[in-house]
Amino acid sequence: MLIKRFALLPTKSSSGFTLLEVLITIVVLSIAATAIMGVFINLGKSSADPMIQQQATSIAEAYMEEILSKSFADPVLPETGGPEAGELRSTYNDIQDYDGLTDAGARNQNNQLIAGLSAYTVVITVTGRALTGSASVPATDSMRIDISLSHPAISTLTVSGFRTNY
Ligand SMILES: [Ca+2]
Ligand SMILES: [Ca+2]
Repeated sequence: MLIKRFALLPTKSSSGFTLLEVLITIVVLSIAATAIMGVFINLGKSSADPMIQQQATSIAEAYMEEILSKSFADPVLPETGGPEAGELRSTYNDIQDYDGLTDAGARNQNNQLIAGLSAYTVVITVTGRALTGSASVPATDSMRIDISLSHPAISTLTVSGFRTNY
């Protein structure tokens, strides 16, 4: 009679989860959740970079637009290959004036710091570069403009342009 009663009891394998199994499951799930959260945190960090990259490109393009709007050589004084005597950033009037310009923080054409862009460093070089090909242009009549943008969150970005003495 006793043996028969034992036989009616459910076997251990079909009794659901033990406390130990539940604890192990919780530990495994929390480790997995921590790993997934880590991925999301890293995604959040790296998603800021494209924004800074785009901002750096826009700043470089704005500087390039300003430079390309100027004369090839000084329209008033003999060209010195850099800024002529008494010229300031706000009075630059030829592309060669910009050679060697370094701005700590992006600035506008009046040399005023632009709010929110102080972490960028802008370095500009303007150098004679001959163009070769079917219609070659000597280095004295062709300038290469390189604008390098750096920011602590991105690697240095350089935008280059050419201007000929037309
Ligand atoms: Ca000038
Ligand atoms: Ca000049």
